[in-house]
Amino acid sequence: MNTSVIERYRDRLPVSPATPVVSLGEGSTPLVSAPALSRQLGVELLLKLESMNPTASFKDRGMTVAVSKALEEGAKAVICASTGNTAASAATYAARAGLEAIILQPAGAVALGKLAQARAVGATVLEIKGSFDEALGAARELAARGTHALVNSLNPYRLEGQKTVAFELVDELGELPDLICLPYGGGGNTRALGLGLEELASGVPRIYAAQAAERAPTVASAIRIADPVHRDEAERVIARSEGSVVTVSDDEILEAWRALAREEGIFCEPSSAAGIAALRHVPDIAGRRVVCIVTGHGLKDPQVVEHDTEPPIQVDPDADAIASAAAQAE
Ligand code: AN7
Repeated sequence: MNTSVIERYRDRLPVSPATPVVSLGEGSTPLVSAPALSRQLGVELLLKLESMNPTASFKDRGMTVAVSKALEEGAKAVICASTGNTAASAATYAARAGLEAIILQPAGAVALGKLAQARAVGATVLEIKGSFDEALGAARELAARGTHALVNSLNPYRLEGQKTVAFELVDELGELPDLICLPYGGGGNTRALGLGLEELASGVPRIYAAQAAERAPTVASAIRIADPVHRDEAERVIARSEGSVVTVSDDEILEAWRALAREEGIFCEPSSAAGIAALRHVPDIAGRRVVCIVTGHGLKDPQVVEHDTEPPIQVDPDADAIASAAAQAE
């Protein structure tokens, strides 16, 4: 199997033989069953582990195309505003391409793992004294001056690469599922899914996009976006699919996050569990085949584990002490 999104779907992407392909083997992510949650919900639930991409989030699928095109078009630097995953992906693909990366992130609001990724690969990380939405406004303004290529999902190449997740689902299942659920931050992923489904022209599953009840202060830091830049297009895709936007509370997101980890062994970041939280609100799902897109890996956000699980128990290196501590913990 070819593990570069561009090589695998070249005929459906805006690339030519002259495009320098900047790839780290993105896409071809696992589609795994979720037997415990399937039983609980009365559905056939499959998890598309976009968390298994090179930088551990779904962003790499679009970033490989955006950075390849930036290189082809002669850019020297890329810029993005980000709640963390776009930054990690942009910084990584820029490093691979030999481009400079400027990352704008809301101060104090980015999960530890994502910031570590961007710093490790040598990006210039600027903390904006403001929200994600304000950082994005500034990035757009700077990009308009022509000095930096904007690699937020406003970049059309990002959406083109991102749409390939729909192709992969059909390649793996032989057909589309009945429902797809996913988190809804800025809406780029939902919009790109709509693009992919439109090109497949083999029907449209009901799409359920999960947004945090309180967008700005949610525990799911990846979707801490007050004003979704793709709202109109994303919500058009959802409406056409006969699905809906589902609003979920932080408690529901964390409950779904724990269930994925403890019942299925899938450790994702909180925002990635929002789709499962949404599913609990969706009508007429009995017996349906559902794909939930797990957008980012749990290692991105170790602070949530710190807050939401029991700490390790201190014990002497003694068999009896260990047996007794283990028995108490069970
Ligand atoms: C794990 O990185 O917006 O609805 O700047 O990291 O396409 O915005 C991340 C978003 C879901 C929401 N899950 O997707 C960023 C950023 C994870 C994410 C979303 C994000 P969109």
